[in-house]
Amino acid sequence: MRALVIIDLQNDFIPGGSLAVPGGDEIVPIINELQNKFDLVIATQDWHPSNHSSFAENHPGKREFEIIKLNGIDQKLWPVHCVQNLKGAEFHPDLNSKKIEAIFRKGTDKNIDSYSGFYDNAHLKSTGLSGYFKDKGVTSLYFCGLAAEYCVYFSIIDALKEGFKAVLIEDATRAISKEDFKKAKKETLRAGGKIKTTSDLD
Ligand code: VGL
Ligand code: ZN
Repeated sequence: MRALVIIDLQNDFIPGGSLAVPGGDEIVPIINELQNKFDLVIATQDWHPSNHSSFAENHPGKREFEIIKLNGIDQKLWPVHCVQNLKGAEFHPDLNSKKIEAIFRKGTDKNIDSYSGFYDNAHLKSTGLSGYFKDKGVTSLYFCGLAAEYCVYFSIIDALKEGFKAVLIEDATRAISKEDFKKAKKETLRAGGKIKTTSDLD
């Protein structure tokens, strides 16, 4: 059985939001259409407390997009985004959420960032997403959403590590950096993932 995973389709990642991904709005109608091809659809939501350690403003003297060491691992510092219960953390208003059976939230621990929908960046804490799919007999996961080279990419890598087949739906994602997305696609293929477009899917 297969499932569609919609990653972080939230206002702050859409043009006009605080961490806008270029063209992020263009994928909303594509993802709405895509959902009709799946019996199971779930979504993830980046869901940070306002004192989250991935926010540059919580590190006086540091700049946005600078990389620091946080508890021993590299952390890129982001503009404040997806703060719990604020507008920026809500799904894009045009996203059809009727078929979304479950929402997995991540990034809730102030001390560690969480790009993947499965684990935090240090792989210390699971969101339960892997067990959820295994319990339902899901074997193949199809990924779309934002941002292509961060949360979508790291979710795919974790999905493969957890033993799922993983497919990136390339026309249903957008990247912050085209260069970094190129690298992420190469890595995705190297790790055993596949890359398709919506028109390849039946
Ligand atoms: C994301 C940066 C910070 C994402 C989340 O959803 O790709 N990127 N937090
Ligand atoms: Zn975040």
